[in-house]
Amino acid sequence: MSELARTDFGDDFTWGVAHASYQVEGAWDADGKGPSIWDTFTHGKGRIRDKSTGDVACDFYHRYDDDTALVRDLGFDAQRFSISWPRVLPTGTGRVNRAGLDFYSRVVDSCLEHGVEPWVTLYHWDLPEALQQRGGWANRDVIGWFEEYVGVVADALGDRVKDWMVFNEPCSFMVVGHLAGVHAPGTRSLRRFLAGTHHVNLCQSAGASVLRAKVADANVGTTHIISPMATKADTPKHRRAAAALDAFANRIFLEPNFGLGYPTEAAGLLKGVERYFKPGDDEAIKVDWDFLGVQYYTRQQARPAPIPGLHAVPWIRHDYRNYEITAMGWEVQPDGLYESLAKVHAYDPELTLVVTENGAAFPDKVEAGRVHDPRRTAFYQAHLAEVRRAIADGMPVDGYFCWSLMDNFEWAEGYGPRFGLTYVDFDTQERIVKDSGRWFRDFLA
Ligand code: GCO
Repeated sequence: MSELARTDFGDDFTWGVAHASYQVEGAWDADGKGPSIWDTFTHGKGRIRDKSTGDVACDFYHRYDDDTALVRDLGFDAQRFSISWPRVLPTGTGRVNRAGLDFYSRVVDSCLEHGVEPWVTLYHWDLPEALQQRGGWANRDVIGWFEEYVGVVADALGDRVKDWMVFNEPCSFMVVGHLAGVHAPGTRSLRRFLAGTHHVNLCQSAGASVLRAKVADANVGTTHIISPMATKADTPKHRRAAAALDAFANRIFLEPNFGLGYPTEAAGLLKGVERYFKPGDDEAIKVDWDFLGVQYYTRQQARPAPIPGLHAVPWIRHDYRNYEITAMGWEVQPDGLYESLAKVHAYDPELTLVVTENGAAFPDKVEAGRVHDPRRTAFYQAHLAEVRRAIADGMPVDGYFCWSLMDNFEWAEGYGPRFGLTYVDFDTQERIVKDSGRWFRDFLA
């Protein structure tokens, strides 16, 4: 691999870092915020590996200005963060919590003061608990609830925020949260999974329309985790398993919005989604994205399984092959990022792509005030080389966001796996820039 230079990626390329409300903010019940399904889930028993919660997390709620200064100090152009729906609408609809909305307004102002572009995700998994009580994503009324929420946020921030992502990784909260029950809301229900998936896909277009109606010059996208599927053996049975898994994990979340319908032919279980279709949905579900966010961590290995799809879950270990393994148990396979970009590119060669997440957890230690994480630096270099290759091959990739600015609450894994370019001491909230963060600072300078 020839040495990487920032200029290889072009002048208009956006370099950013990403994080999400529940994973960093803390202040779980401050200033009128309502509970989210993640508050309920972490406060319940036995769900999180280290029994932790996001009650305090990185305390971004109080430290956002210093953290945003750090984004600039590391040389990044953009900070991707998400809005907590119940901070803005404590019971999901109806009464707006001004204090919650003002918090996000301050974060946006802080970004602009530090010369950092705010990239906003509207939904990164923290549904208001009050809406879960009313059926959550499985209730078709969620489309109206979501439109109301998006409207409130767009009215408050749309004068300053231009870059929007409607969802973060529907596959993760649908497959892992609703089908496997490993994430909030912790249900194991094919019915909720299928109904919820269709409603989320409709909310993609409903949310995009609200943004376009309210925000002048909005750059509207969404994000998907893309998992290329490897097979254990090259037999028809294994190839069918890979095709079914691809349908479950990738295609059902991408294709309806492109106007291609659901890939029911690849996985019979998906046929159940048709029950939730209403006349007009075929048209209503289409979205003309300004960009699509591709998030990549590793390939999955498909095996013939009773419920195809369950092996799509990164939290379920696969059979290890001859690859380096991260602290999440995920294999390091940089060329899978190229493959993921190419997969989305094939749907629409004109569509702008942004890598909205990529990164890795490794066991980090503080030694004499420094964190030496050469494996993370090598991980980023190898993946960036794949982005460069995609651009050289003509794919319109316009940006790259590291997951994450700092170590944070890694969902069901708690605070064990550290994904940050910055180390967080969760007792003192001290931030220490890791060597990988220093590498980015030099690279971006
Ligand atoms: C996701 C989420 C992040 C995770 C990250 C590491 O991609 O799953 O957007 O919230 O923390 O991916 O697992």
